[in-house]
Amino acid sequence: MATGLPFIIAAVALAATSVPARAQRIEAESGQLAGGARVMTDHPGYSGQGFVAGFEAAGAQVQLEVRVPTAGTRTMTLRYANALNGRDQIVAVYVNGAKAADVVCPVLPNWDTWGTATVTIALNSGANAVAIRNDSGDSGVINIDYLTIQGPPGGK
Ligand SMILES: [Ca+2]
Repeated sequence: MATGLPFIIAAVALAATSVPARAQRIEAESGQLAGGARVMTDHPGYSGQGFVAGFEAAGAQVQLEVRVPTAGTRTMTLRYANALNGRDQIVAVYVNGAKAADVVCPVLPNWDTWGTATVTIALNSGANAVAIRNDSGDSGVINIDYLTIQGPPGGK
């Protein structure tokens, strides 16, 4: 009886062909908007159907559903534009209703230039509500094109 051998070969083949975990992209304009945030298309270079602007007021936010198959910390990258008064802007990240991080979005040459800012957040297995918000005290005035979340999407 050599029934164990095919199983071992199959396991080795699976390990050899596994690829690095991909990232999921979530367009900001697909999210729930509040506090004056709105979808705009007046600057080129965005992905999808546009980007979210209108973060001038404290409380302005976009909330997105992020699904992951397993709980844990993930790298989240924010694609943004910021050309306001030559200053870096800071926005807050909320995960499932609790503040998770501040994200610094360095100033860029103009509003047609897109940059990325990265933060690490902890996510639950399944659906998570991730909000980018101009909190009271934040500078926060950016345009947001999309988020990427490290690793495969999924979860129920
Ligand atoms: Ca977009």
